[in-house]
Amino acid sequence: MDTTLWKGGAKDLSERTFIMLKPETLMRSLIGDVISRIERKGLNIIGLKLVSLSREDASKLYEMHQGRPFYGPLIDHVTSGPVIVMVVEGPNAVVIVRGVVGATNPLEAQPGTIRGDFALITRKNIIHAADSMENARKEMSIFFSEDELVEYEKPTEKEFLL
Ligand code: FUP
Repeated sequence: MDTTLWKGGAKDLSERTFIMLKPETLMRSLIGDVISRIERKGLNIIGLKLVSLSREDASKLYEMHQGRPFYGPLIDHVTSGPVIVMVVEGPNAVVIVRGVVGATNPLEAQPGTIRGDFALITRKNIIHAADSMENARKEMSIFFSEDELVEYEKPTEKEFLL
């Protein structure tokens, strides 16, 4: 049997992206639901921490938005309580995670996406996910060193997912 047809061809299993669950996710007891969406998609979580985000790290994370009207309130919000930072790995991880997350504005986020299902307003839209491989690398390095990331392969991965 030509398994490449349903496997979708060779894929890079090692693409990584950076995710942060914002304070409202923990405060609303949604951490499990949100992480579950990432797991169920088939991505591997290779780094995970619960942290209090410092203003310094928040300003590095949202550097590209400095000067925008929403920047100050955004920094105040993401530093207002604990966040969960994660690195996840899998084929096309950056684009795949952005799809699972949904549009920035919950008014535009489709049902079935994390923001479409759990968020009402843009500032409190549950989750941050890197929008490019370059930003993913930059953002994960704010919170993780390489030796904190744990590579592994799930036994079923090759057989049932790819
Ligand atoms: P995203 O990559 O989808 O998180 O979206 P952006 O990088 O455009 O925005 C980063 C964060 O800024 C959003 F998650 C929420 C906040 N934001 C606002 O509060 N108001 C806006 O008009 C746009 C973004």
